[in-house]
Amino acid sequence: MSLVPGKEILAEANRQGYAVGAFNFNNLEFLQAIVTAADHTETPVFIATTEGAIKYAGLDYIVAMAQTAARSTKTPICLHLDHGRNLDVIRRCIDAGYTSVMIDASNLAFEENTAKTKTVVEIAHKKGVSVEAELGRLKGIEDNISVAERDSFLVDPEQARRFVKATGVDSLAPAIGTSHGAFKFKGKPRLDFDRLHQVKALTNGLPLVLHGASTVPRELLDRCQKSGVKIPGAQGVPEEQLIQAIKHGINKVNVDTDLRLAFTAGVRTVLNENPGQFDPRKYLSPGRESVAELVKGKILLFRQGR
Ligand code: PH4
Ligand code: ZN
Repeated sequence: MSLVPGKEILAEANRQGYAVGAFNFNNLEFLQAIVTAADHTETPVFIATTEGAIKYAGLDYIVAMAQTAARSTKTPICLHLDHGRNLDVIRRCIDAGYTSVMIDASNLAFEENTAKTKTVVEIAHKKGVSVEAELGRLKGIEDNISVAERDSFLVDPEQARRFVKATGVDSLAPAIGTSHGAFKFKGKPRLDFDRLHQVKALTNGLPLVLHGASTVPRELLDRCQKSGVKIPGAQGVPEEQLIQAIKHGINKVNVDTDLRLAFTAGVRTVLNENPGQFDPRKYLSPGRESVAELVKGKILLFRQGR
């Protein structure tokens, strides 16, 4: 199959009340693992690259690999630019064959975010490319935080309504208390589901996206620790809270950190057990298998629906 627009995958997920996974890749092994998992579970998936991934792997390599991967399966695959900030990079991705782009202007004032997002929508929609945008900042909700502090970085549902109407975006990532990486919460994990519920209602049921959704599962941390990875205090979003978020209208769940952990555990374990091994195929394969297993589990979890 050819790469499909993100909008098509999200419309179906939204209609049926489930979420699809968006998994980041920077190299061939992660891409193969993600597409294998999508193919085995026969579930559509977003394969996501950030500007950092493009810098690392090269835009032409990414697009060629993604198109080859999509052709290898009947399952719909969307090639997505994650956290696009630079208009020039966004334009290059659209011209090169991406089928979805995120414009992340969430660091700008509301009016500037709206204007920049609108520009991207105009450019992308002309080529049939879907657009995701973000409101609020990705930051964990600390214990004992005041309402004013919480309001200062989480999405404002009324602004979300105005933003969606003014920009014509195809999906929105509202900040509800998650953050990127392996250290998401200092205290108890907490997401603002009321706010999420209001955003879904005020945006007429627009597909919503949850960033920073790695769960940093205990068994994965144990495997990492056993292989020598040192990340004390790592904590992700609990699975039950992800399910809650999907019930409240999330249709795309972004995961990167868990894949990194799974890959690293796979590679380190085989290298530790075989100090004489220096054939990359021998130590990258366990990393790739480890990511494929993890992604399969995520896809099935997100698919459960509300
Ligand atoms: N992302 C992934 C961002 C990766 O610059 P970079 O390539 O390191 O950025 O958008 C997520 O939302 C992933 O969330 P997670 O950290 O909880 O997996
Ligand atoms: Zn993100």
